[in-house]
Order: sequence, then structure tokens, then C-alpha cells
Amino acid sequence: MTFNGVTLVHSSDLHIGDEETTRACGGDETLVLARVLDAARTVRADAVLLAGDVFENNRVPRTLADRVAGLLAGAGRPVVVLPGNHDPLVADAVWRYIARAAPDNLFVLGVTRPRAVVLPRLGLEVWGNPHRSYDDMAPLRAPRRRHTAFQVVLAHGHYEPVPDRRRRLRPAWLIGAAEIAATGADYVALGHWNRATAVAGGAVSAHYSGSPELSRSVNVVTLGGGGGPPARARVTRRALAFLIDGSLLDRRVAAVLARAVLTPSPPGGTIAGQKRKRFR
Ligand SMILES: [Mn+2]
Repeated sequence: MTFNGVTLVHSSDLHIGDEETTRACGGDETLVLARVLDAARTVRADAVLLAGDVFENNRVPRTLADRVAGLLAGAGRPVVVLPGNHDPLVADAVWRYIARAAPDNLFVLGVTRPRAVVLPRLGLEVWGNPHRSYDDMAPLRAPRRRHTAFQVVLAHGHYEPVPDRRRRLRPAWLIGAAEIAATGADYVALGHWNRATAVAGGAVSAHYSGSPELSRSVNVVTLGGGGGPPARARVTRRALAFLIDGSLLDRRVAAVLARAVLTPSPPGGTIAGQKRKRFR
């Protein structure tokens, strides 16, 4: 069986429920998710990958959880979710609640599947180790052997080229270049940093998508196509139309701002997210 190329939209760190994010979105808590799913529709993505911290925390009002579940159910394509350090799979995790009425297209690693999902129509496996507590863990431990045409990994944590795990002052969920390379995957979709960044991983492409609020973009990942063996993943960023200080900007303006936000701005700038730390 041969497969045509696969197009994936990768985002992370939406932090739904965070007050600052909600304010930046004119009070609409789910706008960030709606924008990400819009982008997936526009590029006709085969699937959406959300690499952790979709929610700011697990104390999510039921009405908000239901709205998120509704948006995910209406995505029109498979959505694969990795629980992160802000929304880990504790006993009363929001993802357990959402998965209870799981729409067919929603896959939550650690809930609807142990840690891998195969999308047979795409010839794609997506695996990842979900955060199950607030404690430290190694996001890329125990890589899975490839048994599908395409294989993608989700990981939520802090990249260091050569992690030093002797100093354990606080949880860092470290991800090293050698671990990325050892996955042998076509793409490693990273979460935890709020900026869109490519990191080194030997022959394996690994990128942070950044948070929609700060990066104002999603990663669009294309694998294979053209009938040959899977080539290295092609990764581009697609700007999101976005609300800034309550006003909806069109995509071209958002794209300019997406670039501007990566350069230092004067103190007291009004672009929401500018104040954000690089990761959290
Ligand atoms: Mn995080």
C-alpha cells in the first residue's frame, strides 16, 4: 500500500483559561483554538496535533470544557492531543472529562489510547508520552519502532542539546538532541516553549510550534508525497488572524506582527504576549 503525502497542523501551549490570554482575545477563551482549527481547514490538513498545555490548568469550568469539546468535535479531521505539564492526566483531569464524550475524531494520548494512535487512512502513527502528574518525566523515553509509512512524535518539555539530568532543582521535562534523533520519526512536534523554534535532532526534524498567542502562527508539516520514500519533513509557519487588544486583525497584519513580536519592543508595548516568558 502506498500513501500520498500527509499534511499536519501542529500547535501547542494554547493555555485556554489563562486570564492574560483570554483578555488578549477580547474575552473569548476558545478563540485561540478556533483560530488553530481554522488554519487546519484552510490548508486542508489531514490531522491536527496539539502538543501539550492546551489548557492553562485542570480547574476548567464544565461549560468551557464542553465548548472546547464541541470545537474539537467540529474540527472535521482527526485531532491528536498530548496532555502537558499544565493539563496532565491527574485523577480529575479535564481531558478525562472531555474524553468521556469523546468524538470519533479526538485522540487523547493516555486517555483514549495508551500512548500511540494509528490513523490507517494516512499511513500515520502518532505517539507520545503524556504528562500524568506534575512531577518530572522524560518526554521521549521508550521510543516506538516504526511500523507505518509515516511516524510523528509529540513531546512536551524543555529542549537542551545535551541535557544535564544530575541537577534536578525543579521539573524540566528535558528533551535532548540525541533522544530526538533516536525516535527515527519523520517529525517531532514539540510543546512547552511559547516561541516557534526549530531544534537540532540529527536527521529528525523537530520544531516547537510556539503558543498561538505569542507566535501567532501554527506549524504546517508536510510528509512524503510524490510516491517516493518519505523525504525530510517540510515545515512552514502559517500566520493566524488574531485578536490583539480586542481588535480582529487580518492575516497580513497578523503576519507582520508575528515577525515584529520576535524582535525586542519598547517597554510598555501593547502587544499581548510580549511580556510572556519564553517557556513555562
Ligand atoms: Mn508547558
